[in-house]
Formats: sequence, structure tokens, C-alpha cells
Amino acid sequence: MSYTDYIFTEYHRRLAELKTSDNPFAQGIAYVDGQYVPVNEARVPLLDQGFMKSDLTYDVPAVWDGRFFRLDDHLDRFERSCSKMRLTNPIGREETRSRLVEMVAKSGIRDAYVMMILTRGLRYIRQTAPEDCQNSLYMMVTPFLWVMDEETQKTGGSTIIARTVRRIAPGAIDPTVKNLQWGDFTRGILEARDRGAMYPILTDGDANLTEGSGFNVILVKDGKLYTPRRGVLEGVTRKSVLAVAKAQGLEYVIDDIPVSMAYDADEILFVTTAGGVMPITTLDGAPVGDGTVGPIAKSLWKGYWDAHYDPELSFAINYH
Ligand code: PDG
Repeated sequence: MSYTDYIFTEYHRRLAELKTSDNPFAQGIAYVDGQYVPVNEARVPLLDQGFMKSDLTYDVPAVWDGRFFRLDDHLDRFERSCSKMRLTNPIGREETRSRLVEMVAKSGIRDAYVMMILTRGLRYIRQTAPEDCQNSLYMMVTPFLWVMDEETQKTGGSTIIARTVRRIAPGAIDPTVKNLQWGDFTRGILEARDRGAMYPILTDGDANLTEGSGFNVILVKDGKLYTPRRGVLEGVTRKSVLAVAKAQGLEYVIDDIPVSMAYDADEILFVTTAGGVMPITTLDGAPVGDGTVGPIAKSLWKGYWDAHYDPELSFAINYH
């Protein structure tokens, strides 16, 4: 059995166990207003400014095979985002951390997509001062989510460089603050659909690559990795993948990456917590390299999933 098949077989076995569970939280658990509720019953108050204006920040860690992966990296980024947005987590970092672990344990979910969202909160109707609001924390733990499905991970996905939209400028919305202002990505996704592709890559409007709809982009050329420096979220998955690459003896560059380089790349990878390493084999309708999932994509894919068992990067959840 190939390593990919092994990983997915084990994942499906754990998922099947979850499906037969009678735990009310097995399909997901949410934390809203200090209470735990099944995720499908969770509601946001209409006047929450997170809903009214996307005045919020969020983060997404994951649990894989019963182990929380890089939780502290995600909490670090979440704290940095909150402070840039002048949002204050009402329960603080330590309680957030312990509740997330508790929620995973309560749900029994072995492979989880975990989300914490901190909004400006209620009572802030346009003219009111944002600092007067009591900020609201929402959290949820749901079964793992794949931005790229299993079959496509094996054969490679398709992308386009968006022509009809650029990534919002960092001087308008700071992309290092993880945000849900997806207007540019949504336009990019619609363009990708129109052009028969799965995913868009957005440029900075100045002939450099930025990122795509929920993932960082890595190009491979002559055995070296290239990934954009500016106009992007500083992805935790990218950090993991670059560390794996380094351990495998590959060099990488984080810099301005011209769009033209994508058309010249031997391999293209998308990386995100919600799906890991996603090989891309078609760009603007033409094959990337020889049009198959390349050797570096394969070795980074394996290295990335192996890293989930590294005790320096993950810890086991104690399911009761
Ligand atoms: N860039 C953007 C804009 C993202 O939203 C994400 C993650 C990343 C990069 C990768 O960051 P990291 O490696 O730290 O996960 N977004 C995921 C996927 C969203 C989706 O639904 O497609 C998320 O917010 O869950």
C-alpha cells in the first residue's frame, strides 16, 4: 500500500467510528457565550460586529489522529492578530487553550478542524467606538476538513492565476491578521470555476504572486522552493512544510515571487491546515512540469503527515 493510501485508510477507519458514535458532540462542538452546544445548534447574535462588519480575527489549528498539532503556534498567531486588531480575548490564552483541548476530548473527534473566532462583539452599531465593546469569543471543533479531496491529492489539482481580481492590498487589509474578508477570494473562486479550474491564485496587482483562497503557495524549481513574502498570511503549514524541506536537504526562498515563475515551475504546491500539502498539476489549462504529482510534492506530503507524530510539534488528547 502506498503511504498516501495508508494515511487515508487509517483516517477513514477513524471517521467510520465517529459516524456510529452516539455522543451529541460527535459531529462537532461549539463554544458560544460560555456554553458548549452541538455545532449545528450554535448561533451568532445578529448584532455581533463580527457578523455585521467582519470585525474579527480567527485562527484554525487541527487535530490529527488524536493529537493536537502546533496548537501553540496557532495561539501565538491568534494573539498577534488580536493585538493588531485591538481585540481582547475575554477568557485569555490559557483558558482558550484548555477549553479547546476539552472540546476535542468531549467530542471524541480524532481528526478535527478547530476554529476560534474573536469578534468585536455586541452594541457597536457603526457610530459607536469599537473600544467600548465587550469582545466575543466563539470556538468550534468539527470533523477534519479537506480543501482538496482525497482523489485530487493523488492526481493533482488545477489552478488559474486570477485575471479579474487581485489580492487586497496589505495596506487595506493586513493579510497577516487571519481574517474572513473573503471578497477577493470569492471573486477568484468564481473566476476559477468559469475557467474550468478548482482554485485561484491571486497576484498583488504588480506581477507577483500572493496566495489563494485559504492556502499559501509554494513553487518548486530545480529542486528549490519559492514562496511569497508579502501580501500573505504567515501560514503555519508553510512553516511546517519548509522545515520538512530543510530536513530533507532542500533550500527555500521567501521573497517576492514573480507570476512568471509559476509558468516555469517544475511543481506547484498549496499548503493549509485544512488539508495539508496539495499538489497542483494544471495551471491555466496547461500541465505544471510533466503534469503529474512530482517527487518533491510526494516527499513533502509524507514528511508533513509524519511530523504530526513529532512530540515537539503535537501532543496526545486524553479522550475520556
Ligand atoms: N492563507 C489564507 C488566506 C488562509 O486562509 C489560510 C488558512 C492559509 C493561508 C494557510 O494558513 P495555515 O497553514 O496557518 O493554515 N485557511 C484555512 C482554509 C480555509 C478554507 O476554508 O479554505 C482556514 O481558514 O481554515
